[in-house]
Amino acid sequence: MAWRLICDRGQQIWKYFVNENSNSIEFDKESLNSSDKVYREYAIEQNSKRLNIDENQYEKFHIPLFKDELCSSVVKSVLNGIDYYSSLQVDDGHWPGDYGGPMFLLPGAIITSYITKFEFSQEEKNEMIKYLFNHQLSNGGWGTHIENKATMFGTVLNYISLRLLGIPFNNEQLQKAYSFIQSEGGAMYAPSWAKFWLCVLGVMPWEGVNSLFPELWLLPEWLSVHPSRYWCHCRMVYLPMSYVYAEKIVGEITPLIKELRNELYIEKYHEIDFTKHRNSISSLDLYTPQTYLLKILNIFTNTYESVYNRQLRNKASEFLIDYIQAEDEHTNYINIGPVNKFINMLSIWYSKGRQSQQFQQHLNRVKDYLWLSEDGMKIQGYNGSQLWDTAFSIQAILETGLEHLYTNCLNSAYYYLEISQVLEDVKDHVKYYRHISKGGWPFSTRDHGWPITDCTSEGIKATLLLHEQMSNGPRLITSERLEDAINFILSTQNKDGGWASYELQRSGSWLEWLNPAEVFQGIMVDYSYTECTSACIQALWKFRSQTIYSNYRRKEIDISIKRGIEFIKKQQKIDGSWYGSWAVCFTYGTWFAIEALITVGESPKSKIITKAIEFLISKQNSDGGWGESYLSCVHKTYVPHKQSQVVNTSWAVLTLMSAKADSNIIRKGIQFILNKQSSNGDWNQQSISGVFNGNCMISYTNYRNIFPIWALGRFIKNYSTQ
Ligand code: LAN
Repeated sequence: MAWRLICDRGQQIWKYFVNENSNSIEFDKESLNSSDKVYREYAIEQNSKRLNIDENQYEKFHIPLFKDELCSSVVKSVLNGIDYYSSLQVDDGHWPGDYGGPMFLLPGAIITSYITKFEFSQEEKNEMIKYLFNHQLSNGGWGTHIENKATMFGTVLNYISLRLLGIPFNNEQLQKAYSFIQSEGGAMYAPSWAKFWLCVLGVMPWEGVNSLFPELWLLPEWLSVHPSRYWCHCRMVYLPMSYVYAEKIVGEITPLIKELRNELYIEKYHEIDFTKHRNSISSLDLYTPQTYLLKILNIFTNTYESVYNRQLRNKASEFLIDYIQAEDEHTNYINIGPVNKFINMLSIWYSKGRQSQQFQQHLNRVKDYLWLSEDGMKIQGYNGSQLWDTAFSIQAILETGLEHLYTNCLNSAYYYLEISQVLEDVKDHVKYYRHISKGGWPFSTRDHGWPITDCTSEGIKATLLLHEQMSNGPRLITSERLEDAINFILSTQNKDGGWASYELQRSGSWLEWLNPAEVFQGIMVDYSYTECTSACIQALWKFRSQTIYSNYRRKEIDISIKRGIEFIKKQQKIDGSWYGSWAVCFTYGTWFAIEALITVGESPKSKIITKAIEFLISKQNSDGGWGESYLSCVHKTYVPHKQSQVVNTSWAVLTLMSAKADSNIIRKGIQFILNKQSSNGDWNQQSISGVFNGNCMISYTNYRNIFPIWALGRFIKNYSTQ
């Protein structure tokens, strides 16, 4: 009996097959992060694409031979690295991988399944239970993400999840979680996003949360507080949350729900004054405290909730459910992320019924979010990172100059670029506050369909590089489609010269004062980011340097690049570094910034680059590597990791090579990457490397292969003649 991953145009579905050899693998709890062994071990076993070229065949295969010992070890290592990594690629051309990390997503799926009575299979449930117990900490709690210390957000939601999955109250492990919740004062100290789920489940009355003021959506759109101006993730989460709140949806009060009411609090459930605890939150969770402005607004909206007009409320509900359905259709029921996926599903269950076609469509896309690794089954942070990983993988392999050895792999990856680019705007995009989509690339799949600025840019870069370096390869992505992608990039540049993630910045940063989610930062507005800006500049630059495109919107492109560079320069910190918003952390941000500056011809000797290089050099460890803790992201200041990390080291070395820094330092970094490689060509999974909203970490499993290969490739390219 075994689990197999079935992929179709990027969609990843884990299926359980009876009569196959078992692939259950022990999880090493100490490591916290899974190594993605379930997928990787059988992929390698069944799909090995090893070339296994040894040194005396180099000439035949047009592989350079170097006298320099390090260079020749690098060639060996990179061949081994790509041999291994290319075996993980699936037929549609993408690289699957574990995109877990957050610990507040699986509970949304389990609670929705409990209320709407859709069942996960017994095998899936077993793996979910395994996952939850594997990530329980020694004090009985769970963190907000897998490397986090215990929080009430993680603990309350995952405790409930285990109970709903059938684990009895007197289970020894659960008792520890129970004691943890009790010792922290009970579930009313969980943050608002947890309280939302408690209310839906019927283990907290709706009076326990601040009003979500559904009528807000009916206010004029020109108001800066109108939800159409929020960052799309915030907008699409508060959309169904507002609907569920407007309708005060509560699941069936079963005997188990009554038991939970007794377990989650210190006082007797019916004696608790929940209205007093709307703003209660444990100090373990507090990251972005409510502002005074928000507290005052809450008083108004909470009062309004006791006197609201039913007709107006109905109008709000109608508006919301219509918008929810539009998002469902635009994304083929995948939805923008795993949070709104399950709240949308719940809303559709309530308004259209369990038998409705819409609910069935939702059910069909639940598995897109499930991922299985040796730590168990989880809900991922997105429906995968397919396009993102593929675009990077292409660039990494091409940088080695060994593309002639990996033509099948690269052609197949190119095919994935082709089948994931978004070709049309969504229906009624203006009505539903959607930016244009045509030409953009999403992070995951075309079915998901939300285009992203930097994913589009990486898509453009990868396509152009393939067209350049694989002259006999296929040409599936036409000039017109590349021009559409450029149109998308040009249309998303902000007034400050930078690029945000999905859309134009639609409101000022003051909107953050109204951020109701105490555990996240920067969720209200889509700001300009160094990483997104750098990727867009690089794509525009690459595009305009091709002779066939050199006249296409040339003037606008030139101005756009200039403004982008100005933005990046302004983001540099006093110590010479750049903050990275989407991965850990200053090594990541600095890599993007320098890559953009060097691309447009900034001199490596300029003050700005010299300072950045000094910063990086000052952080190199004695083993030659770099290591940054995820706390860098949280505290917004460099926090070293206990151990050097291969991924951080790769970013640092890539940056140093771009900036032509001291080659001794680079060689030490490269040596570190070589030392860390396993004999099969893989690198061990180390600490978690992705992040969002300052405070939640997310796994990018393929980074441990992509970035070392990229760094080694650049080393061969730049230093082989020395
Ligand atoms: C992602 C994943 C991709 C990521 C990059 C493209 C890498 C980045 O450069 C820009 C931002 C983006 C698109 C991004 C934003 C935040 C996301 C969508 C995520 C980290 C994946 C999950 C996360 C989402 C917000 C999780 C749900 C939580 C909420 C607070 C709504």
